[in-house]
Amino acid sequence: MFKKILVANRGEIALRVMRACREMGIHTVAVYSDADRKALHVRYADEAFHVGSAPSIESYLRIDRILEAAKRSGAEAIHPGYGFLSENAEFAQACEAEGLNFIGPSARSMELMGSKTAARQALIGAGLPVVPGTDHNLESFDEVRRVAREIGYPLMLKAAAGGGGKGLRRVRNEGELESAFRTARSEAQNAFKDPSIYIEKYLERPRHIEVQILGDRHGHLIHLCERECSLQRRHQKVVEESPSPFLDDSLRAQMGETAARIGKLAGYWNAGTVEFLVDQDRKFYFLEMNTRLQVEHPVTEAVLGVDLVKEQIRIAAGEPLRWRQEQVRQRGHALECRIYAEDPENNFFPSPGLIRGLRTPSGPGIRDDSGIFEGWTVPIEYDPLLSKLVVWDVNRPEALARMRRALEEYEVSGIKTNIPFFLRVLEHPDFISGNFDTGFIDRLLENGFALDGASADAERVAALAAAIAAGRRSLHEPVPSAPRKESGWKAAGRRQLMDQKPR
Ligand code: MV4
Repeated sequence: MFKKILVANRGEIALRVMRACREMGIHTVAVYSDADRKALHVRYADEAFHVGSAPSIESYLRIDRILEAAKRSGAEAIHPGYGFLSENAEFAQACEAEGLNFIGPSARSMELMGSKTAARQALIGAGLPVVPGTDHNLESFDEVRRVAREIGYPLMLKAAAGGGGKGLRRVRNEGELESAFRTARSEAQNAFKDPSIYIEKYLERPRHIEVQILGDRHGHLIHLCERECSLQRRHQKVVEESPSPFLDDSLRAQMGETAARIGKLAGYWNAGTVEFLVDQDRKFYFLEMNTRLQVEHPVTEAVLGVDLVKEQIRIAAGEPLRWRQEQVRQRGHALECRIYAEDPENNFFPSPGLIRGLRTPSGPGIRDDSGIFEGWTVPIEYDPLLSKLVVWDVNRPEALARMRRALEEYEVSGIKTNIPFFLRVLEHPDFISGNFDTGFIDRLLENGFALDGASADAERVAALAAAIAAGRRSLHEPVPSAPRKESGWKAAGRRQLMDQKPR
């Protein structure tokens, strides 16, 4: 086993990886930028190397400086976390060239899955389900128009080098096609230095469900069931859960088997994720594969009782998988809320800055993966993720109640967070019943769900007025509950004071 690992990342994920290392008796090396001199991951590590100024292009993305830090520290392996260099095949290759173990898949698997058209070709060749569309890049507009007629409208133009929400264009009819094609090409060129575009049939209101896979370096690969990730805002995941309320055992088994076949096809080792879109007819299609540990991995850890980071490290060190497929079974229900420094009353505008007060939830079934502390200034240069709040309970309704309780216990002052937004989403009947798709959050917000303080007050007044106007019949019925503004802590404290008053 490795004696020392360098973690080429920051924030909560750097801590997450270092915690696994510490439990395994592995020394840890941090890297940090100017903005992170006082960061928790730097304090937590056994040693730390400064790698540049605040912009990530000058620090966390500097392959040369990170390799230099690794060599100077004597680390044997590098964990890339997610984001930054985690899906950079050149970095994986550079590590191996320097005799450093890259805790991730082979550069070859990364390259195959990095090209969306190469991945689609490989899957189509193996008879695996992809969204109907082209398997090659489209060069001329004449070809695009011909192929579009074959596939039919509406359709999606996607960047071959893309992924996530970048380089996407929905086209409703042939009239929109030419300008959409030109814009998509130039966007792809700017974002990925590769203008290649391909076409997919547009799926209406799909779900986004992904399957965790885990493979070792000896050709063994299993799937670790699904995560439901349909709750997204502008292609950013907001809430994830497992099991998916949409899947039954049969569909779950089919998607799991398909994901494992895709992993094997890619000669994959390490933890990885196969993303699917599932349409309203319950048909599922490969979307893309993420060749890294994902932000939402704790959801899988909670329902499976596995430590994915430790498994990644063991796999990288050449150990065989410790699990067989038959041993994999979800137990209970897990949910994750991504807590961001952003202002839900102001279009989720980033709200970095000084954290003046912090009190995190605890108690049964709660996990808070964070990289923040009281007195820390959330830098403006990076993703403003503060924490991932993960709860587990025996079933979905109880897990939802536990998440509400945890969010109410969460107190952050000095900066704005999206916690109040989660409390409202968790009250929504369609979320509670599991009736949602990838467009759910964006549709809610278009319809004025994220009200600012003033209109939220107005809405409560209107609700009260309506209850009163509804007449005598409802006087003794509960008035529609207003969203709770203050935390449960404060309300409880106040009640106590009042109880102590002499009567
Ligand atoms: C689609 C789609 C419908 N049909 N492809 C958006 C992110 C990127 N990874 C793929 N995305 C989509 N691709 C076809 N053929 C709808 C989306 C999509 C989406 C997918 C997953 C999660 C959230 C989404 C929100 C809007 C659109």
